[in-house]
Amino acid sequence: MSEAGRPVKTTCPYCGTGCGVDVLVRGDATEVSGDATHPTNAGKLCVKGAALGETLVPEGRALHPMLREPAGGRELQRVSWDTALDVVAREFRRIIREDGPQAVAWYVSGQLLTEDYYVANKLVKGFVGSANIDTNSRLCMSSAVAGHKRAFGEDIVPVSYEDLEDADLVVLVGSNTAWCHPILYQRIVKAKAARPQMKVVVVDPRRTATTDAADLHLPVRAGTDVWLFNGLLSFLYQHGVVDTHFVDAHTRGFDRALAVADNTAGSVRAVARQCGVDESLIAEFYRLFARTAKTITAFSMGVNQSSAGTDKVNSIINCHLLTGRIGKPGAGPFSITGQPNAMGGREVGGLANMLAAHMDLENARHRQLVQTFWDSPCIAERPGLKAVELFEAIEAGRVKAVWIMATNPVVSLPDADQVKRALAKCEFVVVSDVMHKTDTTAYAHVLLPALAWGEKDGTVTNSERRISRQRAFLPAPGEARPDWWALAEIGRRWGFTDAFAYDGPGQIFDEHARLTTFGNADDEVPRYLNLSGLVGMSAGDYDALAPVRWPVSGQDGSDQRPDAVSADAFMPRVFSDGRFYTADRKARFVATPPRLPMHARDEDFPLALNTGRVRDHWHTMTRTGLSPRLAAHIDEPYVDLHPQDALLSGVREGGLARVSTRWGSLVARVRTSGELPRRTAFVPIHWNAQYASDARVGSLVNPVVDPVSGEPEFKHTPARVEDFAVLWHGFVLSRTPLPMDQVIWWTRVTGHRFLRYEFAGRERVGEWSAFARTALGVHATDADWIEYEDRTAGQYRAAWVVDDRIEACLFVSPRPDLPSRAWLSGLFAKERLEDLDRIGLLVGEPTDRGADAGPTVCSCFGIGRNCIVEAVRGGCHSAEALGRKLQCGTNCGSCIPELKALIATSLVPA
Ligand SMILES: Nc1nc2c(c(=O)[nH]1)N[C@H]1C(S)=C(S)[C@@H](COP(=O)(O)OP(=O)(O)OC[C@H]3O[C@@H](n4cnc5c(=O)[nH]c(N)nc54)[C@H](O)[C@@H]3O)O[C@H]1N2
Ligand SMILES: Nc1nc2c(c(=O)[nH]1)N[C@H]1C(S)=C(S)[C@@H](COP(=O)(O)OP(=O)(O)OC[C@H]3O[C@@H](n4cnc5c(=O)[nH]c(N)nc54)[C@H](O)[C@@H]3O)O[C@H]1N2
Ligand code: SF4
Ligand SMILES: [Mo]
Repeated sequence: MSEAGRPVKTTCPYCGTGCGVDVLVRGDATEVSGDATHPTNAGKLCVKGAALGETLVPEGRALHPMLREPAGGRELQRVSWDTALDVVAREFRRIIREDGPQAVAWYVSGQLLTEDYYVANKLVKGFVGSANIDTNSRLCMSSAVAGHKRAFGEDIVPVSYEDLEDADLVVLVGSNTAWCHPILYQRIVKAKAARPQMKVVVVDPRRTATTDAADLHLPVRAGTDVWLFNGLLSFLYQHGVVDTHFVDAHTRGFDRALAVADNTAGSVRAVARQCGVDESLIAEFYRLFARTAKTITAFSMGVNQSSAGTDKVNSIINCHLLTGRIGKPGAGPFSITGQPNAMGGREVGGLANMLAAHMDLENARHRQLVQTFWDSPCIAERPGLKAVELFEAIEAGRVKAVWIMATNPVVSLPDADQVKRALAKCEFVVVSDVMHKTDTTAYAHVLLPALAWGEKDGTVTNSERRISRQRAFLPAPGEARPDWWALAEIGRRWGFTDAFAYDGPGQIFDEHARLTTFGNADDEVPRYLNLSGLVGMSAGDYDALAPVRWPVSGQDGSDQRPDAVSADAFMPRVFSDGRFYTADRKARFVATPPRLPMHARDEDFPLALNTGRVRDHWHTMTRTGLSPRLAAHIDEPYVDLHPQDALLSGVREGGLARVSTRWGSLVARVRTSGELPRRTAFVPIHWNAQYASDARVGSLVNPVVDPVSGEPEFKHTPARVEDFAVLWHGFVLSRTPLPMDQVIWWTRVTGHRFLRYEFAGRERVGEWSAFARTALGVHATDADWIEYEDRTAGQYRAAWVVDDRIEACLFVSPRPDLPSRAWLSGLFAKERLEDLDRIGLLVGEPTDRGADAGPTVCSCFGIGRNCIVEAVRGGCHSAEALGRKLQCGTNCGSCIPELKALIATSLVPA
């Protein structure tokens, strides 16, 4: 908890960059800033991190355990923790007794702390005796894990953030780093500015904010990365760019990998044809790679989330093995992790095919080690069900009880309507969440309230293997409790009192650290994951633990604990000795015959649907959706299309479109950003039933998975786009929530002191004022009413004003070109409307043009598009000049690519 006047040091709960955060609590206010002492971010935060304070609100929190009797189907009722936990322990035990340990399952998350994750894994693998515990990391980096294991023998990320800065070539493959790992991206941009010889190549079908920093952008056709990297392997070999000593002494499997590469991608021309990219661009990339020793190939979801994800990863690693560019400063393959604790989850064995502490389920000695260490009655003997299989097994009735923790699968799994069917049929569903109402909690028989960021306490590990503390600075709201505690309570209720007698996360961490050392030295191939230097910390040491990269070895007397950060400099570099973690200590080339995405061609569904993230939202929006600042950047679900595909589909920028696949459909606003290649569509992943009537993109995604990793193909589903015809478009800003159940399409946006609903309708409306009251639920007693209607034009607007303060306003038109929301938002900040404001409301536009800043571009300082365009026209012709005048882009820098794009378009003569 916060000592008076001193900030609590903690870690950001969003992306795997893992930035340090200082939090100062002063009464009701929480000030969040970057931790200047944290080696990851040195005081910087991106806009999501900076807006964390806005998400610490009581709205919507799960505060008490809730129960719906399994047979019942009634509403959830509040119960005590004891009752809820007794029911969970009883139902799981009954089903295990009747149908065996394979009939129950856990589905957890990379947003758990390492300590929560450790206890979940221990309970299931050691005390249920099955490995039916999988995690949303299956959807995220399981292909990287599988690729690492195939190539290195252990899941090891061999690169640090300093290496990225030190590299002369950074190849970003399938990664929108600028939006998804903003601080990491800023570090690359800064390094490039300081050392102009550093080059950046982006491999992504889309032009993204990340391509802004690229010297070269390869807009490869989706799913063709294996051709690109097989071709690179061939090219490097043909041009003699080979570290022969390294390949001979430290690797195996080269000949076969090369033969496959030669056969499938033996010429630049063949690669260019497959990837759909100009031959000259491919050649330029190959030459650049060939001549740059210090190369890092960093990759994320464009690589992992593919039915060929694991092969994509290995085709990249192959090129680094051939050139010996691994285990050296500024060189290596680098899997960027998504979630704050994706890496920690891997350390404790959170996936259904792993055991704790980087031990293997298939290895009998490892199973025995873990069982002995846990003193457990059993140990999982074989891999459990992977996420997609797990929900199939639930629907088929083979799995009868599931406990979902810190993830929202009704939104985030592929074929997400199947997940609904599965959960609706499931005998017993437990959901642990921090929010009361999510698309998934709707299916809970038991809802357990968990501690959220700022309340929970433990550790997370970032993309570069750095363990940092998340510390509590707020009291637990209601009866919310830590996830590890709820899990341990079940262990205790099953009679395993000693095994789950934890008094806090420090004790759990200590057990985890000890397990990483247990029997490790005696193994023929010792595991690289080793936390011996962190064993036996006192409660005070654990509390004060400074960010530290693993391994943290204490055996040689060089205990790194006292000054973990500076210890980085002395840490032996992994693989620098050419020794890997396979049985013969050699790395493996993996032959990667390329294949196209499943169902790549489909006449009925001619577009390839790509899905991903936007800058200011996090996943299913349970937290970022609460922040007005974050909602202001991209405020609606949209489908982005190439202008020609929009034309062919009969849809128009700003209108609504139905996007359909063989699995499902949604309705979203059309954009033609110019960032997409032909025959593709892009829809963001964030919107769901809490924020829109019909925009859950997971329900459209093909559930096909990579055969090795089980990771789904989120980036490529054949789709079709059609006009979604409506008679009118409208929006309402209201200080109170509105039901919206009588319009055909709606989406909700959080504003400062109001909610905004965008909506559209198909029925002719006779009287708008009545419609506003009855259908939309706009109520304002004693309101003084400003109203305007043009029946022939089909336009209507109204505002409700109470005591000179605006309560609600509504605008309707047959076309989507409605007045500026930014201007109207400003009126809600005023305690009294002025006469000019009232006139503006009546005429439907601000009387003072300066009052309309336009849609937010820079969320840190709330700078709108119109202000920026005006400044550009007034002479600010660079992002720096705009920053000097308006401050935009000077904090987190995430909007700089957008600022540059605005400068370019605003300067084009009208
Ligand atoms: N703002 C924000 N940041 C986040 C998150 C968030 O929700 N919001 N989530 C976090 C998490 S969990 C994750 S996993 C990361 C994800 O981080 P990223 O992987 O950077 O994000 P995505 O937008 O999923 O996808 C990355 C890119 O892959 C491209 N792509 C699609 N298909 C292909 C292909 O076949 N080949 C190649 N080369 N590229 C392709 C897409 O066009 C997209 O631009 O972000 C983390 N950071
Ligand atoms: N179409 C498509 N789908 C995707 C992806 C994609 O690119 N395209 N990406 C996939 C990837 S990479 C990921 S990582 C997933 C993410 O998908 P999810 O994991 O489903 O997304 P979140 O919204 O982060 O869900 C976290 C849930 O846990 C709750 N929560 C937060 N903190 C805690 C806590 O401490 N304890 C508990 N018990 N609950 C907590 C939140 O309120 C929320 O309901 O989505 C995947 N789905
Ligand atoms: S880059 Fe942004 S979201 Fe990611 S950890 Fe840092 S502050 Fe948080
Ligand atoms: Mo992820």
